[in-house]
Amino acid sequence: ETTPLITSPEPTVEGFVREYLRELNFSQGTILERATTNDQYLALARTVRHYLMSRWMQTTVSQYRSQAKAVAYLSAEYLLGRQLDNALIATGLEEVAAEALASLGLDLDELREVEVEPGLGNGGLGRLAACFVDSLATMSVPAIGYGIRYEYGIFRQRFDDGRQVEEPDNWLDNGAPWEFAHPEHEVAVGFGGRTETYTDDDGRERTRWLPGWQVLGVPYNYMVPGYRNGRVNTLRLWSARATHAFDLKIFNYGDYAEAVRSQTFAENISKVLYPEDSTPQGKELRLQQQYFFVACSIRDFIDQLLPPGFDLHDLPDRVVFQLNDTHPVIAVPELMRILVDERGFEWDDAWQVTQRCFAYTCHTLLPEALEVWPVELVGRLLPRHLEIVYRINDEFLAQVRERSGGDELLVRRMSIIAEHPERSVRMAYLATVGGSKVNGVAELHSQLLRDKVLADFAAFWPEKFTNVTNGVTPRRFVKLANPGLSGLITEAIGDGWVTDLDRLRELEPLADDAEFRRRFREVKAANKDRLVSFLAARDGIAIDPATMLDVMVKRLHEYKRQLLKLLHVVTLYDRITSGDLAAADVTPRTVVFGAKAAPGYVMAKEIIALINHVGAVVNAHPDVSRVLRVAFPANYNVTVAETLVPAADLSEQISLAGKEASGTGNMKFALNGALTIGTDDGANVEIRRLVGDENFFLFGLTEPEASAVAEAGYRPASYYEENVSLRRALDLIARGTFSGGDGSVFERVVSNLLSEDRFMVLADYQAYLDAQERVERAYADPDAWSRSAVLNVARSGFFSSDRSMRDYLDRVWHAAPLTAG
Ligand code: 26Y
Repeated sequence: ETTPLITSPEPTVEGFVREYLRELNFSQGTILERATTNDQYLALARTVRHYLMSRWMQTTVSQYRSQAKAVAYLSAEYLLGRQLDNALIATGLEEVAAEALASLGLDLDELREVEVEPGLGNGGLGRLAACFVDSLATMSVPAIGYGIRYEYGIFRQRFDDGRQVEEPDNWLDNGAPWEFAHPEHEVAVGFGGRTETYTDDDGRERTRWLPGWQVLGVPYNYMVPGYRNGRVNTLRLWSARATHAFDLKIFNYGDYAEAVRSQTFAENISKVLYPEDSTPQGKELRLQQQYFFVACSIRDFIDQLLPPGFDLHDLPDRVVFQLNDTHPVIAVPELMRILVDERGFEWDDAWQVTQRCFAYTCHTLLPEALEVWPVELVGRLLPRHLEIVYRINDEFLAQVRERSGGDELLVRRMSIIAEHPERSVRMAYLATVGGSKVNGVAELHSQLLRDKVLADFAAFWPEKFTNVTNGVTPRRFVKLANPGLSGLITEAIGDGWVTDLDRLRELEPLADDAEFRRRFREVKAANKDRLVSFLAARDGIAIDPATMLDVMVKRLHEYKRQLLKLLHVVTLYDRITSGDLAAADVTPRTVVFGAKAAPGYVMAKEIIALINHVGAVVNAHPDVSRVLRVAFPANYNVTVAETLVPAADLSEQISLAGKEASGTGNMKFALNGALTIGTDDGANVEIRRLVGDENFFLFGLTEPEASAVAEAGYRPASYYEENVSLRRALDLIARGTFSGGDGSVFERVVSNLLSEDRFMVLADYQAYLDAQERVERAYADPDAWSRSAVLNVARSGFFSSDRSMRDYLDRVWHAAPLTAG
């Protein structure tokens, strides 16, 4: 039995006002007349929070009682975006809140702007996790997200002379109204030390781990509201604290100040999100973060979410731990350790349970992005886990040997332990061996995983491999980000689409309705106006809403090929300034870039500087700037995306085929009625198939073609030699046109393109220019363009993350959503 729940405040204007003033007085300790904007925001956040509270408690209690099989999503990143807007959407309180605040002389829109978004992720993978927990709650799936409460999220980006400068993201500084700390549920996590064998009371040989030091994990809970379905799931993020024992031991040495100082050693574990997202550096602290959150999470699930005395042999009936990339894969030996060392399981029984409890999602195709940890490091930090990994590997390789008739080459290829260049643990292999399913994140990606990256494993266990194409939440990325389009859609087909995005299909006939297209264009224009004000206020950037808005926003990576977009810009500049092209013949466009570079990724940072320098020259040129402008707002994040995506006409998805696992930005743009110019890569393949060839601008090498070119020996300089406009564009950069006449400034970028060009920018240059000409011709006919745009919206319902969740439930988790909240 539990205590009766406090009822929610009245969902009326009067009820909201009362609750708001109470919060302002009792929690903020201030009065309306003296409250700062931040006070006002915090009181508002807490007020909205109160409307979710009883549903949250209800969800938690009924989940515990029913013990229905749950999904535990393990992710080192959650790129959540602002919480207030989402909570208002989920509760349907937006109008009530706006009116209530207005009656007090306050402006809801002004207060929304106060919130600093929790940027606890790098990019696609972290945002995907946030979309997934949203969908799971909305679909009433019993689920919990586990991760790390970084004190500093993804760095804030600023430009100094066009070059990226990183600043700390102190997102917690002004108060954190959305989190609930539970120090009473702290969990101890061991590190280091040694293992020993002993004989237990039953005379069995057993092993135990004697850690050398410990830290505590303190859980912070966040509400994950379902969309108007009365369910509120939990996201539980762990924060590291020094142990009490740790304090005492050092304090007893008598050096108080030093003892306090050294506490920060343990607390460093959750201090900061690593900003690299493709080349893991074997940083010890990163492995500490990974083990820390995973150990806390498994312990928490077993101790807090299962009934006392639960028989862990039945664990696979109660939970599936989904591994978001390799970052949480140390969970596999951790569960084995708990079962074998702590619970006295036989190895084989433990292994059966473990394999059935885990499933692994891979998010990459770049070999350098696959995590490996040096055996030396794992052995020092997690000696028992290393022993367990070795045994898992021994038994697995014995199986490989047996089934392959002793193919030692195969055995070496499939070993979880790599021998070169240094002995290390291949985390993707450990995940593949340790779980029941492996999935890629788009059809092409899953196919390439089977054919290339994990080919030996796919041959060994064909049924283990599956695909789940990514998705995005229509709540945040349509309903919240694009109220204009949402209103138009709802007026036409009702509001069921918000939780059943396939219903957008019903818009298809309206693509042929001139009045609907006109209204669609009106919405797009209003979204552009909104973007204009946003960029003017935030960055002092002036853009012309009457131009085509051509947008490329994503992390900066050579494989994503921001340089290809930039070469197009430089070529337009060249053609206009040289008189080859009359400005009057150019479709006026604004090219918007948004991208952060990993702080240690030198080439990516050079590319950012080059974009900014080209932008400055283009924007300052009297003739060119009349038809072409470049805008590169600093610090692209979820909040910027919410204003930018709905305004876009053209979505740039131009990675080299076979390199982008899926992409999710591509889905957001299509759903908001932008047309895509893109390669045959990642989820672009599926977008094009669904929206139709005539509503998508395809260009470039296919994956098999790119592989064949690489195989045959790619020579980028030959494209430079043979293509005049390419040569002219590169020469302009090389001669210092965009760097005050100093050609040496961007020498690295140019010479890399000419000599190596790993991602075949030069090979795809001409095809890209040709595709851009097709774009211009299409854009010249606004009616035909908006018809295509409407069809993009109508046919993109598949890309809802609700559908992704259904696919995971069917193909991976074998769990059904609850019918009632
Ligand atoms: C190991 C560490 C360096 C690391 C940290 C973050 C490695 C990778 C990452 C993040 C990867 C990522 O964001 N991948 C993207 O995942 C998206 C969601 O599946 C895909 O849409 C996108 O194609 C892929 O690049």
